[in-house]
Amino acid sequence: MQLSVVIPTYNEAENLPKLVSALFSLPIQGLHILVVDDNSPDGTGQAADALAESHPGRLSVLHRPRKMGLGTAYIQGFQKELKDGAEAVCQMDADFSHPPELVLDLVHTLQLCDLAMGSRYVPGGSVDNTWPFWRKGLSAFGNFYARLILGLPVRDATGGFRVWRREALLGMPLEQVRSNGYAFQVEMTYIACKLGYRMMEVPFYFADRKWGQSKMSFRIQREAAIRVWQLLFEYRALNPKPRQIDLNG
Ligand SMILES: Nc1nc2c(ncn2[C@@H]2O[C@H](COP(=O)(O)OP(=O)(O)OP(=O)(O)O)[C@@H](O)[C@H]2O)c(=O)[nH]1
Ligand SMILES: [Mg+2]
Repeated sequence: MQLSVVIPTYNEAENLPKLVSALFSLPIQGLHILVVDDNSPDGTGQAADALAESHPGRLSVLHRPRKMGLGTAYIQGFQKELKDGAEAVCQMDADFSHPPELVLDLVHTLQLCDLAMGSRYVPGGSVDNTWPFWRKGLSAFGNFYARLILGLPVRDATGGFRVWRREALLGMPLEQVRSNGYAFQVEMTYIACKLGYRMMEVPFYFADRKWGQSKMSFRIQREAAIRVWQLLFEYRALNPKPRQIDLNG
């Protein structure tokens, strides 16, 4: 299975080269990496270009002019990799919160489902034990809230470590997805659920970022909380009929 890993980056110059070498040392033949960098002030874009040179044909970089958000970075990255023929597409953070070796388990799990999800909230999974009480509470509550309102059948709807089947991504109305921050993961999960996709969760330990500044805030969480209600309305008519997207259009 031709696997592409899409990694959005904003100020990840310390993390990216280490993550890339960890991914390329996995026993996955033909693994391709796409870095989507938003003109990071710390030079992540140049670091990514250097990696593309040292791994010709195996790593490419999508440069965007400014910080445009996680959601559009993933959508553009997914569309590019699908166009280039990826059979499975992995999404993951650059900051080692998502353990690279779990990609193997996710790919194996994908044989049984359409979307394999890294999960902090199934038995065996957890979040960083140095997180302060309020951040643990917010994360757990955010998941409970989204699951309750949208009726999601998964425990971790806000996680960003996932592997999609090509056909599953092709069946998503990607051009319609508008959430750009934390709600992006919830929106994708909700659409997948409405389309009747089979989703499976694989437990993992979410470690805090090793390098760089955390961007988590109450404001970001509040935006996501409002967005959940919009999603409920926006996708009310979506049903499990497969649809085709013309990628050349
Ligand atoms: N291209 C792009 N990548 C982004 C943007 N915002 C975040 N990212 C990347 O998306 C991934 C997840 O973002 P994080 O900042 O780690 O989010 P988080 O884990 O919830 O929060 P902290 O790690 O505590 O800051 C990382 O690889 C970031 O570099 C953005 O606007 N554009
Ligand atoms: Mg992070």
